[in-house]
Amino acid sequence: MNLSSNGLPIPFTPELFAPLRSSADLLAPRDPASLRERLHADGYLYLPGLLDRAEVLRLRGRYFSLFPPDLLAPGTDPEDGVFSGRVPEGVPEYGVAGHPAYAFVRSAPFDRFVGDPLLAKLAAQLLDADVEMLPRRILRHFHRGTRRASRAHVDFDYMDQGSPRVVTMWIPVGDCPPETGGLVYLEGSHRLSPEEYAPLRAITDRPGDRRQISHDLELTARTLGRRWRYTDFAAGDVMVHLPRVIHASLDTTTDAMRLSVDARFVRSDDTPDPRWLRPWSADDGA
Ligand SMILES: O=C(O)CCC(=O)C(=O)O
Repeated sequence: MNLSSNGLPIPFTPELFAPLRSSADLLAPRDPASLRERLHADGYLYLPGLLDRAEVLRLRGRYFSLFPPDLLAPGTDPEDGVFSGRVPEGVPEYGVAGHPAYAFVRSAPFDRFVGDPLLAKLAAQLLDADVEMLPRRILRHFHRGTRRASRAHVDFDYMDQGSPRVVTMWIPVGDCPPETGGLVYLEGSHRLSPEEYAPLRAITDRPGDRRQISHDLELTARTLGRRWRYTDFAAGDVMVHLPRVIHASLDTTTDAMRLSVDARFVRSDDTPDPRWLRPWSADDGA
């Protein structure tokens, strides 16, 4: 595989990459104590096939149907989300008012999808309490050619004005192998203290933003002596992760576009970060 993140190549070698551990075995029958134990041991839970694949693909189709048709390769179905190679003229900047992603995260079909009681039940089992989903739910859409991806970071650096008892659910809305821009997790990194990775923040392609750890995934892995855990995500899979695990995403280099949702849950009796109490917009600064 030829992989890169934010335009920087990262060799796909056993030194730098290893597969994610699946926790499908803990789902049937559901074993909340073992799921919690696994989440805290690994920093993440990879739950293949948790959601109905057809429903996930329907959501994908609904989103891509909101664009002028020339976003999609001729003769392809919106559910496939195949990029034509051209962003139609007149589409506002990504995720701001007027862009389809902005309206989509405020729509009833999106609400129904993320409001699936199955997700809230899982979050309640993992946090061992009644839970609330934070209203700031992010839709991420990447297509080939942009060389843009999520830099290595921990979620807590973006939500440190509230309780640290948070679980994030990352849901690929469509198949998402590494080359389509899959998420990768630095193994065991939820156990690192922030001081251990602080030096990496000095080498950055975004000097104005101190929250990210690094855009350089190879340097991050080598400096911290840990591999990136990856998988071939399919529509229906769900990832859950802790707020202190280092993760990032790879560049989208396939014709299939990358679409995903991330949603976060906190305990109902905890104080959430106030920046996460409004629907997401790409220019909300949070
Ligand atoms: O989807 C991405 O690229 C990043 C998602 C993420 O960082 C998260 O879900 O916490």
